[in-house]
Amino acid sequence: MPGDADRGELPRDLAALGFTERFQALFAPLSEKGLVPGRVSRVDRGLPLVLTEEGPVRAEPAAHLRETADGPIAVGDWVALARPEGHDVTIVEAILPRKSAFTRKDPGEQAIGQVMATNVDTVFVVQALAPNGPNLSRLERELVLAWESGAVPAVVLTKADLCLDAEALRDEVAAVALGVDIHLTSAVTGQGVHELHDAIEPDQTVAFFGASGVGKSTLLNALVGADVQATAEVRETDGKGRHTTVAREMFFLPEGGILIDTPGMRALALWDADEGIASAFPDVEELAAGCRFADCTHAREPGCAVRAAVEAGELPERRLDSYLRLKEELDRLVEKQDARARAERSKADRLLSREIKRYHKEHGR
Ligand SMILES: Nc1nc2c(ncn2[C@@H]2O[C@H](COP(=O)(O)OP(=O)(O)O)[C@@H](O)[C@H]2O)c(=O)[nH]1
Ligand SMILES: [Mg+2]
Ligand SMILES: [Zn+2]
Repeated sequence: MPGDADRGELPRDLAALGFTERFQALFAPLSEKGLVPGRVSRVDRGLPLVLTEEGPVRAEPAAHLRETADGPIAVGDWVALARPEGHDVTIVEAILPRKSAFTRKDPGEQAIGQVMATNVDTVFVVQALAPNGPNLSRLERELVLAWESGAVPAVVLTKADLCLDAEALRDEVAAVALGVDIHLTSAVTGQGVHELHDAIEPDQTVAFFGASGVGKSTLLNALVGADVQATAEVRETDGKGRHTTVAREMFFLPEGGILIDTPGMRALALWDADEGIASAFPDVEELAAGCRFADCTHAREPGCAVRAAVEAGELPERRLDSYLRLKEELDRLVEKQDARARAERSKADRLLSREIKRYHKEHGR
Protein backbone atom coordinates (compact mmCIF):
# COMPACT_ATOMS: atom_id res chain seq x y z
CA MET A 1 0.00 0.00 0.00
CA PRO A 2 2.02 2.98 -1.13
CA GLY A 3 1.47 6.09 0.92
CA ASP A 4 0.13 4.22 3.92
CA ALA A 5 3.50 2.89 5.06
CA ASP A 6 4.65 6.24 6.44
CA ARG A 7 1.89 6.28 9.05
CA GLY A 8 4.31 4.80 11.60
CA GLU A 9 3.33 1.83 13.71
CA LEU A 10 -0.40 1.39 13.84
CA PRO A 11 -1.79 -0.95 16.47
CA ARG A 12 -2.71 -4.46 15.37
CA ASP A 13 -4.17 -5.42 18.68
CA LEU A 14 -7.96 -5.26 18.42
CA ALA A 15 -8.28 -4.14 22.05
CA ALA A 16 -6.03 -1.15 21.35
CA LEU A 17 -8.29 -0.35 18.41
CA GLY A 18 -11.29 -0.17 20.73
CA PHE A 19 -12.85 -3.59 20.02
CA THR A 20 -14.93 -3.52 23.18
CA GLU A 21 -17.36 -6.22 24.34
CA ARG A 22 -20.15 -4.47 22.51
CA PHE A 23 -18.42 -4.80 19.15
CA GLN A 24 -17.17 -8.32 19.89
CA ALA A 25 -20.75 -9.41 20.50
CA LEU A 26 -21.98 -7.67 17.35
CA PHE A 27 -19.21 -9.27 15.34
CA ALA A 28 -19.68 -12.87 16.50
CA PRO A 29 -22.13 -13.90 13.75
CA LEU A 30 -19.97 -12.26 11.08
CA SER A 31 -16.93 -14.08 12.34
CA GLU A 32 -18.73 -17.38 11.73
CA LYS A 33 -19.09 -16.37 8.10
CA GLY A 34 -15.33 -16.05 7.85
CA LEU A 35 -15.28 -12.26 7.86
CA VAL A 36 -12.44 -10.38 9.56
CA PRO A 37 -12.95 -7.38 11.89
CA GLY A 38 -11.22 -4.06 11.35
CA ARG A 39 -11.57 -0.39 12.22
CA VAL A 40 -11.57 2.46 9.74
CA SER A 41 -8.80 4.92 10.61
CA ARG A 42 -9.25 7.21 7.63
CA VAL A 43 -11.10 7.44 4.33
CA ASP A 44 -9.54 8.72 1.12
CA ARG A 45 -11.85 9.36 -1.80
CA GLY A 46 -14.35 6.86 -0.51
CA LEU A 47 -11.71 4.18 0.12
CA PRO A 48 -11.30 3.30 3.80
CA LEU A 49 -7.98 2.42 5.40
CA VAL A 50 -8.91 -0.41 7.75
CA LEU A 51 -6.73 -1.44 10.69
CA THR A 52 -6.77 -5.18 11.34
CA GLU A 53 -4.80 -7.74 13.32
CA GLU A 54 -2.74 -8.31 10.21
CA GLY A 55 -1.99 -4.65 9.70
CA PRO A 56 -3.63 -1.84 7.74
CA VAL A 57 -5.45 -2.61 4.49
CA ARG A 58 -6.98 -0.36 1.89
CA ALA A 59 -10.45 -1.78 1.34
CA GLU A 60 -13.31 -1.25 -1.07
CA PRO A 61 -16.87 -0.91 0.17
CA ALA A 62 -19.26 -3.53 -1.24
CA ALA A 63 -21.83 -2.05 -3.62
CA HIS A 64 -24.71 -2.44 -1.16
CA LEU A 65 -22.87 -0.27 1.38
CA ARG A 66 -22.59 2.75 -0.85
CA GLU A 67 -26.27 3.56 -0.49
CA THR A 68 -27.08 2.72 3.10
CA ALA A 69 -29.17 5.06 5.17
CA ASP A 70 -26.26 5.49 7.58
CA GLY A 71 -24.26 7.10 4.82
CA PRO A 72 -20.95 5.86 3.54
CA ILE A 73 -18.24 4.36 5.69
CA ALA A 74 -16.77 6.87 8.13
CA VAL A 75 -13.69 7.15 10.32
CA GLY A 76 -14.26 5.18 13.51
CA ASP A 77 -16.46 2.49 11.95
CA TRP A 78 -16.01 -1.16 12.84
CA VAL A 79 -16.32 -3.16 9.64
CA ALA A 80 -16.36 -6.78 8.47
CA LEU A 81 -13.87 -7.57 5.73
CA ALA A 82 -13.87 -10.30 3.10
CA ARG A 83 -11.02 -11.33 0.86
CA PRO A 84 -12.62 -13.11 -2.08
CA GLU A 85 -10.39 -15.92 -3.34
CA GLY A 86 -8.40 -15.17 -6.43
CA HIS A 87 -8.76 -11.40 -5.93
CA ASP A 88 -6.26 -9.08 -4.38
CA VAL A 89 -8.88 -6.61 -3.18
CA THR A 90 -10.35 -6.54 0.29
CA ILE A 91 -14.06 -5.82 0.45
CA VAL A 92 -15.96 -4.18 3.30
CA GLU A 93 -19.01 -6.42 3.58
CA ALA A 94 -20.72 -4.82 6.57
CA ILE A 95 -20.56 -1.88 8.95
CA LEU A 96 -21.31 -2.77 12.57
CA PRO A 97 -24.13 -0.74 14.15
CA ARG A 98 -22.63 2.49 15.40
CA LYS A 99 -22.46 3.40 19.05
CA SER A 100 -22.45 7.07 18.13
CA ALA A 101 -22.22 9.09 14.92
CA PHE A 102 -21.23 12.67 14.54
CA THR A 103 -23.18 14.08 11.62
CA ARG A 104 -23.63 17.47 10.00
CA LYS A 105 -25.65 18.46 6.96
CA ASP A 106 -23.54 18.07 3.84
CA PRO A 107 -22.67 21.66 2.91
CA GLY A 108 -22.94 20.89 -0.80
CA GLU A 109 -26.28 19.11 -0.71
CA GLN A 110 -29.83 20.13 0.04
CA ALA A 111 -30.72 17.45 2.53
CA ILE A 112 -28.01 14.87 2.95
CA GLY A 113 -26.19 14.08 6.17
CA GLN A 114 -22.42 13.77 6.28
CA VAL A 115 -21.01 11.46 8.92
CA MET A 116 -17.72 12.82 10.25
CA ALA A 117 -16.74 10.32 12.95
CA THR A 118 -18.36 7.29 14.54
CA ASN A 119 -18.15 5.14 17.66
CA VAL A 120 -16.79 8.06 19.64
CA ASP A 121 -17.16 8.01 23.43
CA THR A 122 -16.37 11.66 24.14
CA VAL A 123 -16.51 14.56 21.69
CA PHE A 124 -14.21 17.38 22.70
CA VAL A 125 -15.55 20.61 21.32
CA VAL A 126 -12.46 22.80 21.00
CA GLN A 127 -12.53 26.59 21.17
CA ALA A 128 -9.66 29.05 21.45
CA LEU A 129 -9.63 31.68 24.22
CA ALA A 130 -7.56 34.01 22.02
CA PRO A 131 -7.41 36.23 20.05
CA ASN A 132 -11.16 36.90 20.18
CA GLY A 133 -12.32 34.83 23.09
CA PRO A 134 -14.69 31.91 22.73
CA ASN A 135 -17.53 32.22 20.23
CA LEU A 136 -20.52 31.31 22.37
CA SER A 137 -23.07 30.97 19.56
CA ARG A 138 -20.79 28.69 17.62
CA LEU A 139 -20.12 26.73 20.79
CA GLU A 140 -23.85 26.25 21.32
CA ARG A 141 -24.21 24.93 17.78
CA GLU A 142 -21.22 22.62 18.22
CA LEU A 143 -22.66 21.29 21.46
CA VAL A 144 -26.01 20.56 19.81
CA LEU A 145 -24.21 18.45 17.19
CA ALA A 146 -22.06 16.82 19.87
CA TRP A 147 -25.05 15.85 22.04
CA GLU A 148 -26.93 14.60 19.02
CA SER A 149 -24.08 12.26 18.09
CA GLY A 150 -24.74 10.04 21.08
CA ALA A 151 -21.25 10.63 22.47
CA VAL A 152 -20.64 12.57 25.68
CA PRO A 153 -19.67 16.17 24.91
CA ALA A 154 -16.89 18.04 26.70
CA VAL A 155 -15.32 21.43 26.01
CA VAL A 156 -11.62 22.13 25.58
CA LEU A 157 -10.53 25.75 25.76
CA THR A 158 -7.10 26.33 24.22
CA LYS A 159 -4.50 29.12 24.17
CA ALA A 160 -4.96 29.99 27.85
CA ASP A 161 -1.39 31.40 27.72
CA LEU A 162 -2.62 34.22 25.48
CA CYS A 163 -5.22 35.69 27.79
CA LEU A 164 -5.09 37.59 31.04
CA ASP A 165 -8.17 36.18 32.68
CA ALA A 166 -8.75 32.68 31.37
CA GLU A 167 -10.84 31.77 34.41
CA ALA A 168 -13.38 34.51 33.66
CA LEU A 169 -13.73 33.27 30.09
CA ARG A 170 -14.13 29.75 31.38
CA ASP A 171 -17.05 30.93 33.52
CA GLU A 172 -18.68 32.53 30.48
CA VAL A 173 -18.38 29.21 28.67
CA ALA A 174 -19.70 27.29 31.67
CA ALA A 175 -22.90 29.35 31.47
CA VAL A 176 -23.69 27.98 28.01
CA ALA A 177 -22.06 24.53 28.23
CA LEU A 178 -24.47 23.16 30.81
CA GLY A 179 -23.71 19.78 32.31
CA VAL A 180 -20.47 19.54 30.34
CA ASP A 181 -16.86 19.21 31.59
CA ILE A 182 -14.60 22.09 30.61
CA HIS A 183 -10.83 21.74 30.21
CA LEU A 184 -8.67 24.83 30.22
CA THR A 185 -5.45 24.22 28.28
CA SER A 186 -2.35 25.71 26.74
CA ALA A 187 -0.09 23.76 24.44
CA VAL A 188 2.58 26.41 25.06
CA THR A 189 2.77 26.16 28.86
CA GLY A 190 1.39 22.63 29.05
CA GLN A 191 -1.43 23.80 31.30
CA GLY A 192 -4.28 21.29 31.45
CA VAL A 193 -2.67 18.82 29.06
CA HIS A 194 -2.12 16.10 31.70
CA GLU A 195 -5.65 16.52 32.99
CA LEU A 196 -7.01 16.17 29.48
CA HIS A 197 -4.92 13.06 28.96
CA ASP A 198 -6.30 11.62 32.20
CA ALA A 199 -9.84 12.27 31.00
CA ILE A 200 -9.28 9.86 28.09
CA GLU A 201 -9.60 6.22 29.21
CA PRO A 202 -7.28 3.68 27.51
CA ASP A 203 -10.15 1.83 25.78
CA GLN A 204 -11.94 4.97 24.68
CA THR A 205 -12.24 6.77 21.40
CA VAL A 206 -12.47 10.54 21.55
CA ALA A 207 -12.70 13.17 18.83
CA PHE A 208 -11.61 16.78 18.51
CA PHE A 209 -14.05 18.99 16.82
CA GLY A 210 -13.92 22.75 16.25
CA ALA A 211 -13.08 25.60 13.90
CA SER A 212 -9.84 25.73 11.98
CA GLY A 213 -6.96 27.34 13.88
CA VAL A 214 -8.26 26.75 17.41
CA GLY A 215 -5.32 24.42 18.13
CA LYS A 216 -6.74 20.90 17.75
CA SER A 217 -3.73 19.42 15.98
CA THR A 218 -1.28 21.16 18.32
CA LEU A 219 -3.06 19.67 21.31
CA LEU A 220 -3.16 16.26 19.64
CA ASN A 221 0.62 16.39 19.21
CA ALA A 222 1.01 17.37 22.86
CA LEU A 223 -1.12 14.40 23.95
CA VAL A 224 0.63 11.92 21.68
CA GLY A 225 4.01 13.37 22.62
CA ALA A 226 5.19 13.60 19.03
CA ASP A 227 4.48 15.69 15.94
CA VAL A 228 2.11 13.23 14.33
CA GLN A 229 -0.21 15.82 12.86
CA ALA A 230 0.73 18.92 10.89
CA THR A 231 -0.24 22.20 12.53
CA ALA A 232 -0.67 25.64 11.02
CA GLU A 233 2.79 26.72 12.17
CA VAL A 234 4.51 23.77 10.55
CA ARG A 235 2.88 24.28 7.22
CA GLU A 236 2.99 28.06 7.12
CA THR A 237 6.72 27.81 6.61
CA ASP A 238 6.31 25.74 3.47
CA GLY A 239 3.61 28.03 2.18
CA LYS A 240 0.86 25.44 2.04
CA GLY A 241 -1.75 27.68 3.61
CA ARG A 242 -3.69 27.42 6.83
CA HIS A 243 -5.98 24.46 6.35
CA THR A 244 -3.47 21.92 7.47
CA THR A 245 -5.64 19.07 8.61
CA VAL A 246 -7.36 17.88 5.47
CA ALA A 247 -8.66 14.49 6.46
CA ARG A 248 -10.34 13.07 9.50
CA GLU A 249 -7.92 10.62 10.95
CA MET A 250 -7.36 8.36 13.92
CA PHE A 251 -4.36 8.71 16.23
CA PHE A 252 -3.23 6.53 19.12
CA LEU A 253 -2.16 7.81 22.52
CA PRO A 254 0.96 6.11 23.93
CA GLU A 255 -0.83 4.88 27.06
CA GLY A 256 -3.95 3.78 25.23
CA GLY A 257 -6.89 5.74 23.92
CA ILE A 258 -7.77 6.76 20.40
CA LEU A 259 -8.16 10.32 19.20
CA ILE A 260 -9.83 11.38 15.96
CA ASP A 261 -8.67 14.75 14.64
CA THR A 262 -10.96 16.57 12.25
CA PRO A 263 -10.27 19.43 9.90
CA GLY A 264 -11.88 22.72 10.91
CA MET A 265 -15.34 23.08 9.52
CA ARG A 266 -16.72 26.41 8.54
CA ALA A 267 -20.19 25.19 7.64
CA LEU A 268 -21.79 23.46 10.56
CA ALA A 269 -25.38 23.01 9.55
CA LEU A 270 -27.55 20.91 11.78
CA TRP A 271 -28.70 17.44 10.92
CA ASP A 272 -31.47 15.65 12.85
CA ALA A 273 -30.83 17.69 15.95
CA ASP A 274 -34.04 17.49 17.98
CA GLU A 275 -32.54 15.71 20.94
CA GLY A 276 -29.29 17.59 20.55
CA ILE A 277 -31.07 20.91 21.01
CA ALA A 278 -32.98 19.63 24.02
CA SER A 279 -29.76 18.39 25.64
CA ALA A 280 -27.75 21.51 24.85
CA PHE A 281 -30.47 23.89 26.09
CA PRO A 282 -31.85 22.29 29.26
CA ASP A 283 -32.30 25.76 30.77
CA VAL A 284 -34.60 26.97 27.96
CA GLU A 285 -36.44 23.66 27.71
CA GLU A 286 -37.13 23.66 31.44
CA LEU A 287 -38.55 27.19 31.28
CA ALA A 288 -40.60 26.26 28.21
CA ALA A 289 -42.40 23.61 30.24
CA GLY A 290 -43.98 26.51 32.12
CA CYS A 291 -45.39 28.30 29.03
CA ARG A 292 -49.17 28.50 28.80
CA PHE A 293 -49.31 26.88 25.35
CA ALA A 294 -47.63 23.54 24.78
CA ASP A 295 -46.60 24.66 21.26
CA CYS A 296 -45.42 28.12 22.39
CA THR A 297 -42.77 29.52 20.02
CA HIS A 298 -41.57 31.97 22.69
CA ALA A 299 -42.08 34.84 20.25
CA ARG A 300 -45.03 36.85 21.57
CA GLU A 301 -47.55 34.41 22.94
CA PRO A 302 -49.25 35.33 26.22
CA GLY A 303 -48.10 33.37 29.24
CA CYS A 304 -44.65 32.65 27.78
CA ALA A 305 -42.39 31.64 30.67
CA VAL A 306 -39.26 31.84 28.50
CA ARG A 307 -39.84 35.48 27.50
CA ALA A 308 -40.71 36.27 31.10
CA ALA A 309 -37.34 34.86 32.21
CA VAL A 310 -35.54 37.01 29.62
CA GLU A 311 -37.40 40.09 30.81
CA ALA A 312 -36.59 39.28 34.43
CA GLY A 313 -32.91 39.02 33.47
CA GLU A 314 -32.80 35.32 34.34
CA LEU A 315 -32.09 34.10 30.82
CA PRO A 316 -29.74 36.04 28.51
CA GLU A 317 -31.50 37.26 25.38
CA ARG A 318 -28.53 36.03 23.33
CA ARG A 319 -29.13 32.52 24.61
CA LEU A 320 -32.79 32.55 23.63
CA ASP A 321 -31.89 33.93 20.18
CA SER A 322 -29.43 31.07 19.67
CA TYR A 323 -32.03 28.55 20.71
CA LEU A 324 -34.70 29.97 18.41
CA ARG A 325 -32.29 30.22 15.48
CA LEU A 326 -31.23 26.58 15.84
CA LYS A 327 -34.85 25.47 16.17
CA GLU A 328 -35.81 27.34 13.02
CA GLU A 329 -32.87 25.88 11.10
CA LEU A 330 -34.00 22.43 12.12
CA ASP A 331 -37.57 23.12 10.96
CA ARG A 332 -36.30 24.24 7.56
CA LEU A 333 -34.11 21.14 7.32
CA VAL A 334 -37.07 18.86 8.05
CA GLU A 335 -39.03 20.60 5.26
CA LYS A 336 -36.16 20.00 2.84
CA GLN A 337 -35.85 16.38 3.92
CA ASP A 338 -39.56 15.92 3.26
CA ALA A 339 -39.25 17.55 -0.17
CA ARG A 340 -36.34 15.29 -1.00
CA ALA A 341 -38.25 12.20 0.10
CA ARG A 342 -41.17 13.27 -2.11
CA ALA A 343 -38.85 13.86 -5.08
CA GLU A 344 -37.26 10.44 -4.62
CA ARG A 345 -40.65 8.82 -4.44
CA SER A 346 -41.83 10.47 -7.64
CA LYS A 347 -38.60 9.43 -9.36
CA ALA A 348 -39.22 5.85 -8.26
CA ASP A 349 -42.80 6.13 -9.54
CA ARG A 350 -41.56 7.31 -12.95
CA LEU A 351 -39.10 4.43 -13.18
CA LEU A 352 -41.82 1.98 -12.27
CA SER A 353 -44.28 3.31 -14.85
CA ARG A 354 -41.53 3.09 -17.47
CA GLU A 355 -40.99 -0.56 -16.51
CA ILE A 356 -44.68 -1.23 -16.79
CA LYS A 357 -44.85 0.39 -20.23
CA ARG A 358 -41.87 -1.64 -21.40
CA TYR A 359 -43.48 -4.82 -20.13
CA HIS A 360 -46.70 -4.14 -21.99
CA LYS A 361 -44.81 -3.26 -25.17
CA GLU A 362 -42.73 -6.44 -25.03
CA HIS A 363 -45.83 -8.48 -24.42
CA GLY A 364 -47.56 -6.82 -27.33
CA ARG A 365 -50.32 -5.04 -25.49
N1 LIG B 1 -0.21 30.56 22.05
C1 LIG B 1 -0.74 29.41 21.72
N2 LIG B 1 -0.85 29.07 20.42
C2 LIG B 1 -1.39 27.89 20.10
C3 LIG B 1 -1.87 26.99 21.10
N3 LIG B 1 -2.39 25.92 20.47
C4 LIG B 1 -2.23 26.12 19.15
N4 LIG B 1 -1.64 27.31 18.90
C5 LIG B 1 -1.31 27.87 17.57
O1 LIG B 1 -2.52 28.04 16.84
C6 LIG B 1 -2.32 27.79 15.45
C7 LIG B 1 -3.32 26.77 14.93
O2 LIG B 1 -3.06 25.53 15.53
P1 LIG B 1 -3.52 24.14 14.88
O3 LIG B 1 -3.18 23.10 15.90
O4 LIG B 1 -3.01 23.93 13.52
O5 LIG B 1 -5.10 24.36 14.82
P2 LIG B 1 -6.24 23.40 14.21
O6 LIG B 1 -6.61 24.00 12.90
O7 LIG B 1 -7.37 23.49 15.19
O8 LIG B 1 -5.69 22.01 14.09
C8 LIG B 1 -0.86 27.33 15.33
O9 LIG B 1 -0.09 28.43 14.91
C9 LIG B 1 -0.50 26.91 16.74
O10 LIG B 1 0.87 27.03 17.03
C10 LIG B 1 -1.75 27.39 22.48
O11 LIG B 1 -2.17 26.68 23.43
N5 LIG B 1 -1.19 28.60 22.72
MG1 LIG C 1 -5.68 20.71 12.50
ZN1 LIG D 1 -42.96 30.31 25.55
